[in-house]
Amino acid sequence: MTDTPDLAALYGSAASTFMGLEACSDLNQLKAPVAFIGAPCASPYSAVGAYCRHAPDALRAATVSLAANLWHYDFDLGGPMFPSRELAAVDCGNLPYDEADAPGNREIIRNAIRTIRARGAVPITVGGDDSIPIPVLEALGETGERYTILQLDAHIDWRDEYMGERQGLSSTMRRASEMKHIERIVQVGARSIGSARPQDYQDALDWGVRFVTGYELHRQGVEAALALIPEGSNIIVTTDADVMDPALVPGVIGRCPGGLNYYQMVDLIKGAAARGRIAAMNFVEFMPERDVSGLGALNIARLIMTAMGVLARQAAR
Ligand SMILES: [Mn+2]
Repeated sequence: MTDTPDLAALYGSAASTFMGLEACSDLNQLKAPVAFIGAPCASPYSAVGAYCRHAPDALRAATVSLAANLWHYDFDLGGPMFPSRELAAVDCGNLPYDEADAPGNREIIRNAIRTIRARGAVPITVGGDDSIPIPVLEALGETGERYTILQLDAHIDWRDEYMGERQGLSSTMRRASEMKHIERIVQVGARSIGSARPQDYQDALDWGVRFVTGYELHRQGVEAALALIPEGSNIIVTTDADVMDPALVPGVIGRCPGGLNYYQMVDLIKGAAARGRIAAMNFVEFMPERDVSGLGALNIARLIMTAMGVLARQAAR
Protein backbone atom coordinates (compact mmCIF):
# COMPACT_ATOMS: atom_id res chain seq x y z
CA MET A 1 0.00 0.00 0.00
CA THR A 2 2.31 2.74 -1.20
CA ASP A 3 -0.22 4.92 -2.99
CA THR A 4 -1.81 7.48 -0.73
CA PRO A 5 -5.38 8.33 -1.63
CA ASP A 6 -6.01 12.06 -1.37
CA LEU A 7 -9.08 12.31 0.80
CA ALA A 8 -8.89 16.07 1.27
CA ALA A 9 -11.60 16.57 -1.34
CA LEU A 10 -13.88 14.13 0.49
CA TYR A 11 -13.29 15.39 4.02
CA GLY A 12 -12.69 19.04 3.33
CA SER A 13 -9.61 20.86 4.45
CA ALA A 14 -7.56 19.00 7.03
CA ALA A 15 -6.07 22.31 8.08
CA SER A 16 -8.40 22.84 11.02
CA THR A 17 -7.73 21.29 14.41
CA PHE A 18 -10.02 18.91 16.27
CA MET A 19 -13.05 21.00 17.35
CA GLY A 20 -11.12 24.12 16.37
CA LEU A 21 -9.00 23.72 19.50
CA GLU A 22 -5.78 25.64 19.86
CA ALA A 23 -2.89 23.94 18.06
CA CYS A 24 0.25 22.96 19.93
CA SER A 25 3.15 22.46 17.53
CA ASP A 26 5.86 22.02 20.19
CA LEU A 27 5.14 19.39 22.82
CA ASN A 28 7.85 20.87 25.04
CA GLN A 29 5.69 24.00 25.35
CA LEU A 30 2.48 22.09 26.12
CA LYS A 31 0.44 23.74 28.87
CA ALA A 32 -3.03 22.22 28.47
CA PRO A 33 -4.22 19.36 30.72
CA VAL A 34 -5.32 17.24 27.73
CA ALA A 35 -3.49 16.67 24.44
CA PHE A 36 -5.03 15.24 21.26
CA ILE A 37 -2.25 13.71 19.16
CA GLY A 38 -2.62 11.87 15.87
CA ALA A 39 -0.50 8.73 15.39
CA PRO A 40 -1.30 7.42 11.90
CA CYS A 41 1.09 4.45 11.93
CA ALA A 42 3.17 2.28 14.27
CA SER A 43 3.70 -1.38 13.27
CA PRO A 44 1.45 -2.21 10.31
CA TYR A 45 1.15 -5.70 8.83
CA SER A 46 2.86 -5.63 5.46
CA ALA A 47 -0.17 -7.24 3.80
CA VAL A 48 -2.46 -4.32 4.58
CA GLY A 49 -0.22 -1.38 5.47
CA ALA A 50 -1.30 1.54 7.64
CA TYR A 51 -4.97 1.28 6.70
CA CYS A 52 -6.16 3.66 9.43
CA ARG A 53 -3.67 6.42 8.69
CA HIS A 54 -6.34 8.89 7.57
CA ALA A 55 -8.39 8.60 10.78
CA PRO A 56 -6.97 11.57 12.73
CA ASP A 57 -7.71 13.99 9.90
CA ALA A 58 -11.13 12.43 9.21
CA LEU A 59 -12.05 12.85 12.89
CA ARG A 60 -10.91 16.47 12.83
CA ALA A 61 -13.03 17.03 9.73
CA ALA A 62 -16.05 15.47 11.47
CA THR A 63 -15.93 18.25 14.07
CA VAL A 64 -15.79 21.17 11.65
CA SER A 65 -19.55 21.74 11.78
CA LEU A 66 -19.54 21.58 15.60
CA ALA A 67 -16.48 23.74 16.26
CA ALA A 68 -18.32 27.06 16.18
CA ASN A 69 -20.35 25.84 19.16
CA LEU A 70 -17.37 24.80 21.29
CA TRP A 71 -18.46 26.94 24.25
CA HIS A 72 -22.15 26.08 24.01
CA TYR A 73 -23.90 23.76 26.49
CA ASP A 74 -22.97 20.11 25.93
CA PHE A 75 -25.77 17.95 27.29
CA ASP A 76 -23.55 14.87 27.48
CA LEU A 77 -21.31 16.73 29.94
CA GLY A 78 -23.79 18.92 31.80
CA GLY A 79 -22.07 22.14 30.80
CA PRO A 80 -19.68 23.46 28.17
CA MET A 81 -17.18 20.85 26.95
CA PHE A 82 -14.46 22.51 29.05
CA PRO A 83 -15.22 24.15 32.43
CA SER A 84 -12.79 26.97 31.63
CA ARG A 85 -10.38 28.11 28.91
CA GLU A 86 -7.42 27.00 31.04
CA LEU A 87 -8.80 23.45 31.06
CA ALA A 88 -9.33 23.23 27.29
CA ALA A 89 -7.51 20.50 25.35
CA VAL A 90 -5.13 21.28 22.52
CA ASP A 91 -4.50 19.52 19.21
CA CYS A 92 -0.85 18.51 18.80
CA GLY A 93 -1.16 17.51 15.15
CA ASN A 94 -0.03 14.21 13.66
CA LEU A 95 3.21 12.40 14.37
CA PRO A 96 5.41 11.67 11.34
CA TYR A 97 5.78 8.04 10.26
CA ASP A 98 7.32 5.73 7.71
CA GLU A 99 5.38 2.57 6.86
CA ALA A 100 8.68 0.79 6.26
CA ASP A 101 10.18 1.72 9.65
CA ALA A 102 8.02 0.33 12.47
CA PRO A 103 10.77 0.60 15.14
CA GLY A 104 11.25 4.25 14.18
CA ASN A 105 7.49 4.90 14.37
CA ARG A 106 7.33 3.34 17.82
CA GLU A 107 10.22 5.49 19.03
CA ILE A 108 8.50 8.65 17.76
CA ILE A 109 5.30 7.67 19.58
CA ARG A 110 7.14 6.81 22.83
CA ASN A 111 8.97 10.15 22.75
CA ALA A 112 5.74 12.08 22.21
CA ILE A 113 3.89 10.32 25.05
CA ARG A 114 6.90 10.72 27.35
CA THR A 115 6.93 14.48 26.70
CA ILE A 116 3.16 14.90 27.08
CA ARG A 117 3.21 13.07 30.44
CA ALA A 118 6.25 15.06 31.57
CA ARG A 119 4.25 18.23 30.86
CA GLY A 120 1.52 16.90 33.16
CA ALA A 121 -1.07 16.35 30.43
CA VAL A 122 -3.23 13.34 29.63
CA PRO A 123 -2.57 12.15 26.06
CA ILE A 124 -5.48 11.20 23.81
CA THR A 125 -3.64 9.26 21.13
CA VAL A 126 -5.67 8.87 17.96
CA GLY A 127 -4.56 6.11 15.59
CA GLY A 128 -3.81 4.55 13.40
CA ASP A 129 -4.41 0.86 13.90
CA ASP A 130 -4.32 -1.07 17.17
CA SER A 131 -0.53 -1.39 17.11
CA ILE A 132 -0.37 2.27 18.25
CA PRO A 133 -1.09 1.53 21.96
CA ILE A 134 1.98 -0.71 22.37
CA PRO A 135 4.56 2.14 22.30
CA VAL A 136 2.11 4.35 24.22
CA LEU A 137 2.02 1.76 27.02
CA GLU A 138 5.79 1.35 26.90
CA ALA A 139 6.29 5.09 27.39
CA LEU A 140 3.91 5.12 30.36
CA GLY A 141 6.11 2.50 32.02
CA GLU A 142 8.76 5.13 32.49
CA THR A 143 6.59 7.12 34.91
CA GLY A 144 7.22 4.58 37.67
CA GLU A 145 3.48 4.18 38.21
CA ARG A 146 1.37 1.04 37.82
CA TYR A 147 -1.71 0.92 35.66
CA THR A 148 -5.03 -0.75 35.03
CA ILE A 149 -5.91 -1.09 31.35
CA LEU A 150 -9.56 -0.79 30.37
CA GLN A 151 -9.59 -2.17 26.83
CA LEU A 152 -12.77 -1.60 24.81
CA ASP A 153 -12.57 -3.78 21.70
CA ALA A 154 -14.53 -6.41 19.79
CA HIS A 155 -11.33 -8.47 19.74
CA ILE A 156 -9.01 -9.50 22.56
CA ASP A 157 -5.70 -8.96 20.66
CA TRP A 158 -3.78 -11.77 22.43
CA ARG A 159 -1.90 -13.29 19.48
CA ASP A 160 1.80 -13.72 20.25
CA GLU A 161 2.56 -12.92 16.63
CA TYR A 162 0.68 -12.61 13.39
CA MET A 163 2.26 -12.80 9.94
CA GLY A 164 5.65 -12.71 11.65
CA GLU A 165 4.93 -9.41 13.43
CA ARG A 166 4.90 -9.37 17.25
CA GLN A 167 4.13 -5.64 17.63
CA GLY A 168 1.03 -5.65 15.42
CA LEU A 169 -2.62 -4.93 16.09
CA SER A 170 -3.53 -8.54 16.96
CA SER A 171 -0.92 -8.68 19.76
CA THR A 172 -1.61 -5.46 21.68
CA MET A 173 -2.94 -6.97 24.90
CA ARG A 174 -0.42 -9.83 24.87
CA ARG A 175 2.41 -7.27 24.74
CA ALA A 176 0.69 -5.19 27.44
CA SER A 177 0.50 -8.24 29.70
CA GLU A 178 4.29 -8.57 29.50
CA MET A 179 4.90 -5.05 30.82
CA LYS A 180 5.76 -4.90 34.53
CA HIS A 181 3.85 -1.67 35.08
CA ILE A 182 0.55 -3.16 33.88
CA GLU A 183 -1.01 -4.56 37.05
CA ARG A 184 -4.50 -5.27 35.79
CA ILE A 185 -6.31 -5.71 32.46
CA VAL A 186 -10.09 -5.46 32.02
CA GLN A 187 -11.24 -6.28 28.48
CA VAL A 188 -14.74 -5.24 27.48
CA GLY A 189 -16.80 -5.88 24.38
CA ALA A 190 -15.31 -9.06 22.91
CA ARG A 191 -17.71 -10.76 20.50
CA SER A 192 -18.00 -12.68 17.26
CA ILE A 193 -14.89 -14.31 15.74
CA GLY A 194 -11.55 -12.54 15.58
CA SER A 195 -7.84 -13.33 15.61
CA ALA A 196 -8.01 -15.22 18.92
CA ARG A 197 -7.83 -18.99 19.05
CA PRO A 198 -8.98 -20.89 22.16
CA GLN A 199 -5.44 -21.01 23.56
CA ASP A 200 -5.00 -17.24 23.18
CA TYR A 201 -8.15 -16.69 25.25
CA GLN A 202 -6.97 -19.22 27.82
CA ASP A 203 -3.58 -17.49 28.08
CA ALA A 204 -5.37 -14.23 28.84
CA LEU A 205 -7.49 -15.88 31.52
CA ASP A 206 -4.40 -17.52 33.02
CA TRP A 207 -2.67 -14.13 33.16
CA GLY A 208 -5.62 -12.78 35.14
CA VAL A 209 -7.48 -10.73 32.55
CA ARG A 210 -11.09 -10.03 33.54
CA PHE A 211 -13.40 -10.16 30.55
CA VAL A 212 -16.84 -8.64 30.10
CA THR A 213 -17.94 -9.80 26.68
CA GLY A 214 -20.19 -7.73 24.47
CA TYR A 215 -23.09 -10.03 25.29
CA GLU A 216 -22.44 -9.82 29.04
CA LEU A 217 -22.23 -6.05 28.87
CA HIS A 218 -25.61 -5.83 27.17
CA ARG A 219 -27.12 -8.21 29.75
CA GLN A 220 -25.50 -6.74 32.87
CA GLY A 221 -24.78 -3.11 32.01
CA VAL A 222 -21.59 -1.11 32.20
CA GLU A 223 -21.40 -1.60 35.98
CA ALA A 224 -20.26 -5.17 35.33
CA ALA A 225 -17.10 -3.73 33.79
CA LEU A 226 -16.63 -0.75 36.11
CA ALA A 227 -16.86 -2.99 39.20
CA LEU A 228 -13.65 -4.71 38.04
CA ILE A 229 -11.67 -1.45 38.36
CA PRO A 230 -10.52 -0.95 41.97
CA GLU A 231 -11.15 2.49 43.46
CA GLY A 232 -8.17 4.78 43.04
CA SER A 233 -6.77 2.98 40.01
CA ASN A 234 -4.48 4.65 37.53
CA ILE A 235 -6.32 3.85 34.31
CA ILE A 236 -5.43 3.65 30.64
CA VAL A 237 -8.54 3.52 28.45
CA THR A 238 -7.78 2.04 25.05
CA THR A 239 -10.63 1.99 22.56
CA ASP A 240 -10.78 0.08 19.29
CA ALA A 241 -13.50 1.63 17.13
CA ASP A 242 -14.93 -1.82 16.41
CA VAL A 243 -16.14 -2.13 20.01
CA MET A 244 -19.04 0.09 18.96
CA ASP A 245 -21.84 -1.39 16.91
CA PRO A 246 -21.13 -1.33 13.17
CA ALA A 247 -24.48 0.38 12.64
CA LEU A 248 -22.93 3.33 14.49
CA VAL A 249 -19.33 2.98 13.33
CA PRO A 250 -19.24 1.17 9.96
CA GLY A 251 -15.70 2.42 9.33
CA VAL A 252 -13.79 -0.53 10.74
CA ILE A 253 -11.98 -3.41 9.08
CA GLY A 254 -14.02 -6.17 10.76
CA ARG A 255 -17.65 -5.31 11.44
CA CYS A 256 -19.18 -7.43 14.24
CA PRO A 257 -22.88 -7.29 15.15
CA GLY A 258 -23.76 -6.72 18.80
CA GLY A 259 -21.49 -3.80 19.61
CA LEU A 260 -21.80 -1.10 22.22
CA ASN A 261 -23.80 2.05 21.75
CA TYR A 262 -22.69 5.64 22.27
CA TYR A 263 -24.02 6.06 25.81
CA GLN A 264 -22.56 2.76 26.97
CA MET A 265 -19.19 4.09 25.80
CA VAL A 266 -19.80 7.43 27.52
CA ASP A 267 -20.75 5.66 30.75
CA LEU A 268 -17.61 3.49 30.62
CA ILE A 269 -15.37 6.55 30.23
CA LYS A 270 -17.19 8.59 32.88
CA GLY A 271 -17.29 5.57 35.17
CA ALA A 272 -13.56 4.92 34.82
CA ALA A 273 -12.79 8.55 35.72
CA ALA A 274 -15.10 8.27 38.72
CA ARG A 275 -13.45 5.09 40.03
CA GLY A 276 -9.87 6.25 39.55
CA ARG A 277 -7.85 8.59 37.42
CA ILE A 278 -7.48 8.27 33.66
CA ALA A 279 -3.78 8.63 32.79
CA ALA A 280 -4.02 8.12 29.03
CA MET A 281 -6.55 7.33 26.33
CA ASN A 282 -6.20 5.75 22.91
CA PHE A 283 -8.73 5.73 20.06
CA VAL A 284 -7.66 3.39 17.27
CA GLU A 285 -8.87 1.34 14.28
CA PHE A 286 -11.22 3.88 12.73
CA MET A 287 -10.96 3.52 8.95
CA PRO A 288 -12.59 6.46 7.16
CA GLU A 289 -12.55 4.72 3.77
CA ARG A 290 -14.96 2.08 5.17
CA ASP A 291 -17.24 4.62 6.84
CA VAL A 292 -20.78 5.32 5.64
CA SER A 293 -21.72 8.95 5.14
CA GLY A 294 -19.45 10.15 7.94
CA LEU A 295 -21.55 8.34 10.54
CA GLY A 296 -18.71 6.52 12.28
CA ALA A 297 -16.49 9.60 12.22
CA LEU A 298 -19.26 11.53 13.97
CA ASN A 299 -19.73 8.87 16.66
CA ILE A 300 -16.01 8.52 17.40
CA ALA A 301 -15.43 12.28 17.27
CA ARG A 302 -18.30 12.86 19.70
CA LEU A 303 -16.86 10.19 21.99
CA ILE A 304 -13.48 11.95 21.95
CA MET A 305 -15.20 15.28 22.68
CA THR A 306 -16.94 13.76 25.68
CA ALA A 307 -13.71 12.14 26.82
CA MET A 308 -11.97 15.54 26.63
CA GLY A 309 -14.68 17.03 28.81
CA VAL A 310 -14.34 14.20 31.33
CA LEU A 311 -10.55 14.61 31.42
CA ALA A 312 -10.81 18.39 31.83
CA ARG A 313 -13.13 17.87 34.81
CA GLN A 314 -10.73 15.27 36.20
CA ALA A 315 -7.88 17.81 35.92
CA ALA A 316 -9.93 20.32 37.90
CA ARG A 317 -10.54 18.06 40.88
MN1 LIG B 1 -8.12 -4.25 18.55
